[in-house]
Amino acid sequence: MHLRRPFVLAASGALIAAVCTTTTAQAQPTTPNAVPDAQTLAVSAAAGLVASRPAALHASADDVFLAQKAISATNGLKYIPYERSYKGLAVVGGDFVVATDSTGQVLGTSVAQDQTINLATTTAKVSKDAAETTARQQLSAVESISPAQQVVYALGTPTLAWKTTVVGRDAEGPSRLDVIVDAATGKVLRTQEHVMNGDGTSAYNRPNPVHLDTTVSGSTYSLKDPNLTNVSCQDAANNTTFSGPDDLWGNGNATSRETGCVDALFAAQTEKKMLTQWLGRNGFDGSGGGWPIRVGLNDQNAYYDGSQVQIGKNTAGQWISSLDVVAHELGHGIDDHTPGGISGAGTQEFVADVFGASTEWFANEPSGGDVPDFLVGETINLVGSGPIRNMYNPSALGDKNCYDSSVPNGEVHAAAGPGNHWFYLLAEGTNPTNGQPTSTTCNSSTITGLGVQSALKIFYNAMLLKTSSSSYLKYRTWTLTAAKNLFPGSCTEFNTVKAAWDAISVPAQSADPTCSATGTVTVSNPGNQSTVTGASVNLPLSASGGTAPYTWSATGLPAGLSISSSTGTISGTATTAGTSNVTVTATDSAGKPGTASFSWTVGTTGGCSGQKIANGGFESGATSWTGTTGSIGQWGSQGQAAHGGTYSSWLDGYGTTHTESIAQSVSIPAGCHASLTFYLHIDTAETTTSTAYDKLTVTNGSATLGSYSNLNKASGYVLKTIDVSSAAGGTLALKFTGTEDSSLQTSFVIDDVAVTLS
Ligand SMILES: [Ca+2]
Ligand SMILES: [Ca+2]
Ligand SMILES: [Ca+2]
Ligand SMILES: [Zn+2]
Repeated sequence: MHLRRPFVLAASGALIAAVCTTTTAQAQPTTPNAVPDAQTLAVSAAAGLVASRPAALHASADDVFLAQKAISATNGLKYIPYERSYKGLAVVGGDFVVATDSTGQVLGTSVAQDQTINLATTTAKVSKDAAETTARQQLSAVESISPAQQVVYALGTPTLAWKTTVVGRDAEGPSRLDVIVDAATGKVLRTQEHVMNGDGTSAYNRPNPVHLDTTVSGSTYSLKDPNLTNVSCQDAANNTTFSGPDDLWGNGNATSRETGCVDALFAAQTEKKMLTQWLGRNGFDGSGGGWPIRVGLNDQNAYYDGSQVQIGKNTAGQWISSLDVVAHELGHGIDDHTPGGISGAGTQEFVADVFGASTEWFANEPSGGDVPDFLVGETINLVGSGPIRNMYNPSALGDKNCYDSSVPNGEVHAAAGPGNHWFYLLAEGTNPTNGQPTSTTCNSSTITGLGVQSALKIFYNAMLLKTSSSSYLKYRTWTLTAAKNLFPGSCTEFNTVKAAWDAISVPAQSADPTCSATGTVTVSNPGNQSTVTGASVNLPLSASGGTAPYTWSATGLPAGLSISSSTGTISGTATTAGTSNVTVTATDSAGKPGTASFSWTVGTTGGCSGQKIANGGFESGATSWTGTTGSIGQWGSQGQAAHGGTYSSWLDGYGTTHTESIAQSVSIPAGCHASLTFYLHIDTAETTTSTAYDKLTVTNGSATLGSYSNLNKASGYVLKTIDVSSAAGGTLALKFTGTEDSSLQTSFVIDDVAVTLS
């Protein structure tokens, strides 16, 4: 089955919400931008570092390190988590992470432990039974307890301890609690809750019907994700996945469990797409999987407990599976399955809220649906008073806007206030221009936000540096480090992260990195220009690297032309014939310049000859191209040979919703004939012979020059020729845009692009 059109059923005069579903076999998406052997490089670089036992690890002679599965993120970053043992005993708080860049160079380490272990004895004074008795006393009702294991507890002064897990209930509901007991004194050193309680809303998603990926077996359909291991939506009464004879689900009424599951699975699949597209993460657990979601908890609550998500109801009996509630609970699962486990010291709920809000922004639903915001559970009617948390002004709902030393020991949901406020300032700033509310700071500073996507990327990469010693103070250091790792050569993101922490009163830490814009400013070269005497000119230039904003200047411009110092656009009317050598300079906010030089001919004919595209065969990599320049590379080893040379641009090929583009602008003198030629190869996993699901468009500004799709698949390259003479007397803003739908890959491979004048 490969359905894409929505089904809408009308019954009893009322419109009943149904769902549009895609039922697929396991797709095998290709990854055109993966760097060969990057994983191997990263793992061996980390192993080399660890083997050298640097001081940062606080390694004793009796420590043994065990690498865990490496985690890939965007921008070529890799994170290799490690666990530690001491004389054969597991070390709680012995964990650390090694981060590496796209070339396999070690960027740094993140280490939980701050003292070297040196125990006088590994013989416990407190018995195993006594430790288990103490652990049981931490819950009001105990269902089971795991046998206590001897460990070293190394958060603080390393201590011999017993570790066990008790399952049962406490005052807040279900509990699965790790308890660590001092093996010398019998005191509780630390507890760690694994059941994450949340709250929710009963909002519907729009537009209806919503699209779900489901599974079919024989003639029975089920609400089981076909691409994510272990993710389904079930009735909590019997833990049975909803199934039926057709692929239509729910009735639009939130008191129906099946409808609750429609919204829950939709939320999970939306969040999963965000993890893939924004963060490069493979599923909720990082290994392509997640947990069953069970609708029907008889409580005004929702929770994640390490093996499932349970969804309860509001006082009107509506199941509370809204985007932000479900994404929050699954956010706890992501936290649980990143290095260091569930975040501590008052940060766990803020971590989950970040995923809840970001998922709403990724979904970006229209009005009438769950319109993106920075409120948590805004349509909940639990007590009839709207949202349960406010990220731009936490104090509006009774939580703290600013961090202080009492926050880590406060109630976990209230403790989310300062962190939520930090995320809002990082994403939106103090005075957003997109209609979001203003936000005050605790130090009267003003901040320009980076946008939700960059903010989440920074936060998630900080989570990949997380250790078991997590706290607000540690997150400050980790997010600053993540901003540097993600945006090398730029301090804009780093400075915004820092300003946002300062703005909520999380103090500077001695471990905080510093940023100086060591990266160079690069001006993308527009190529040699030709203009007819008396013609008007509009040539926008762009720069990257360093610290924005840039200040622009130019030397050698033809008479009548000038450059805007703020935007970098050259404009005016070329009045005098001749050839000039132009150098444009962009200077970043730290005073670092970048330049580009080209010639500019002004004349009566403009010269109707020659080829205008720079690096049209991509053999100089991304030079002269803008857009998804990661699509440009040597893809021969991945089955995509170039047409000429070894480089080409490979757009799409993921089998998930994806848009990639490359662009280059050239000026075409007035009166010239101009011909665009390029070689195009298309392969696809789509089998349809009638529907264009995945498309490549070739455009000049808003004008479409050519359009291709999965229907044009062919084994080799095909030469395409398009007359672009209509651009004469101005700029040809050439752009190739590949757009994929949610399943079945289509690859558009482009090479040897030329614009020839005659
Ligand atoms: Ca919300
Ligand atoms: Ca080539
Ligand atoms: Ca497709
Ligand atoms: Zn929570």
